[in-house]
Amino acid sequence: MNESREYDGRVIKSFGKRFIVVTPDGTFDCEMRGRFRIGTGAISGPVVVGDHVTISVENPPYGAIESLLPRRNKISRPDISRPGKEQVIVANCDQLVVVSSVAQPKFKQRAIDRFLLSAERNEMDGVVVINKTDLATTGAHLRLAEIYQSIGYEAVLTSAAQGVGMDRLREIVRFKTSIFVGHSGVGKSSLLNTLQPGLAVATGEISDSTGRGIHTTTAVELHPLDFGGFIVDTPGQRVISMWEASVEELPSLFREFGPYLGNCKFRQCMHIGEPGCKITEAIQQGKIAPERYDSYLRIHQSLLDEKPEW
Ligand SMILES: Nc1nc2c(ncn2[C@@H]2O[C@H](COP(=O)(O)OP(=O)(O)O)[C@@H](O)[C@H]2O)c(=O)[nH]1
Ligand SMILES: [Mg+2]
Ligand SMILES: [Zn+2]
Repeated sequence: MNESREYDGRVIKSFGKRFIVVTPDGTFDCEMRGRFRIGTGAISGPVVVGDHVTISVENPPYGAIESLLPRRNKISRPDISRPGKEQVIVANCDQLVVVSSVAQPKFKQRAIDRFLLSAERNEMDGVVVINKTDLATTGAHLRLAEIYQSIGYEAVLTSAAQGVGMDRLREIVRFKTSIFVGHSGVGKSSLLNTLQPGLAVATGEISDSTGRGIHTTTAVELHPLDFGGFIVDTPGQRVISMWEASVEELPSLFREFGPYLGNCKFRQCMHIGEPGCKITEAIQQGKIAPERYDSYLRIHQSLLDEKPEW
């Protein structure tokens, strides 16, 4: 009889009923034990990419998923084939790395803020990367970085072209599971390839000239980093862009509004200029950046118009 060994691992890829699991002792091709498919209720597919699992291995490289560890968070979308149910796309993502550029294309702060709302909503940390600092002619990007740092987001200035800020970025993604997002042309592929040669190709990033990527399916994959950590494949960008925040929850997604919420004169204050608004007061006192409030107002309006502008 073969001896069975147990490993802790992470699901990095799935094909139907098969799961590729990486462990400190190698990569295994695993099936689920039958009991996991029983009584799974509202979720379709109890094990998803990103899950931490324990596996047993009798005949390497084949194994079986024995248990599923609790998920810290998940990114899901409505399940097309089962109305009203959610489909979990990927679990346990630590951070959303929002890439923008100083010029070509010039940064659009509202785009950064929208991506950060997705991070907040999916319980991920937001990281702001401002790339192409070699093209800077003013100090506007420095002010931008300061704004995000003051709110509590990690913000890093990079030049993929000149190798500036790459050590810092490497530290930020190391041992974490990160999703890179940002508009086409800002330098995502360049940054990924600088972090690890070939990474942009592996994630399908290279053909992202349309901003849509080559993927026709929404299969998500985790790409291991040689120095520790994972990069989530780019379909995540479209998945997470489908956030549907309500006007009511919008204020709570702006981190720096937190301390002031609930104290406005009107209980139903939307913070759009009502008298006695504590958010307005905080802006006047220099405690909330007017640039962020401007984003708030515009996003608030676009939600009312039901025209999220991506
Ligand atoms: N000047 C400058 N150009 C850059 C930098 N990073 C990327 N680029 C260039 O910007 C263009 C778009 O980069 P790419 O990585 O394909 O962007 P992506 O669409 O976000 O993946 C390419 O021509 C890159 O060579 C940078 O730090 N400085
Ligand atoms: Mg690209
Ligand atoms: Zn208010």
